[in-house]
Amino acid sequence: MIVPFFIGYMLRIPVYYHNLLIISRYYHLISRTAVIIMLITKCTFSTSNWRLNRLGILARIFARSRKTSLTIGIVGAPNAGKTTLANRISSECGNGTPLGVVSPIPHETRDVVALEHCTITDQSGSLDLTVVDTPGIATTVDYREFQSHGLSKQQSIERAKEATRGVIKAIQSLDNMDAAIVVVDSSEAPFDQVNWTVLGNLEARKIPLIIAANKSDLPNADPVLVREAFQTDIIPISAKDGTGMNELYGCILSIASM
Ligand SMILES: Nc1nc2c(ncn2[C@@H]2O[C@H](COP(=O)(O)OP(=O)(O)OP(=O)(O)O)[C@@H](O)[C@H]2O)c(=O)[nH]1
Ligand SMILES: [Mg+2]
Repeated sequence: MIVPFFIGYMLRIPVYYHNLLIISRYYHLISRTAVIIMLITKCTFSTSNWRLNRLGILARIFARSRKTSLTIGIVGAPNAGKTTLANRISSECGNGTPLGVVSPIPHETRDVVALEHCTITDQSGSLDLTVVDTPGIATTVDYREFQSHGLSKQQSIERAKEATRGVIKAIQSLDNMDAAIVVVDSSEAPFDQVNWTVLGNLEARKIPLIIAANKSDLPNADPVLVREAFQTDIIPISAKDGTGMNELYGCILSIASM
């Protein structure tokens, strides 16, 4: 871009026209880059007021570049409360259509289900969210587990097959996500191989993630242990009663600003 600009200037010929086209095409990029460089290098401005305002102006430039839409996947182990959370987001920010059935039997969700046009709003504007509920990710699926929930042997074997396919679908769906909420059941020990598998997969794909320590309403919930296990910020929530949802929405908006 610089080279034709320079040649145009040296020759003073119709390359000017070409340069004008470049400038109009890249106007936003050029002006924004110029302002950012000017602010960072202090340029010719040096009054203290200007210096004080610099950070605010930079913040506004970046705030304006927040994404207007985002696809966020809800991922985690079976029974962590992913569908409960997806349904809550739909009822609070979308058209209220449930994304799926909530059940104490693991692997209830065996397909990836998306709901478009959920809206989260703050003072900077609104974010158009596509929420994706995914099947629970497991390292093993044992049909006998379903028998203990009252399913017949044949039903259990069938469900185990579908659940295994669901795990693969859940991992494949990560490729289509801009960000993810990893739902962890904070009433159970977080040192679970599945959680590490999920986090490892997201980190390998460089997908920004939020860890939601769910079921904080339960007396044995221990979100602090979840924080210690993952050595990172987590958001305690209860998808069931809505605790912590505003913090979760704030985090999603922050990711959209990155
Ligand atoms: N107390 C409490 N129970 C919850 C909460 N969220 C979910 N549950 C319960 O946990 C169980 C599993 O919830 P689901 O939303 O179906 O979990 P899931 O992660 O979608 O499970 P799979 O689809 O099997 O992967 C259900 O009995 C829910 O009622 C919560 O915040 N608090
Ligand atoms: Mg589910």
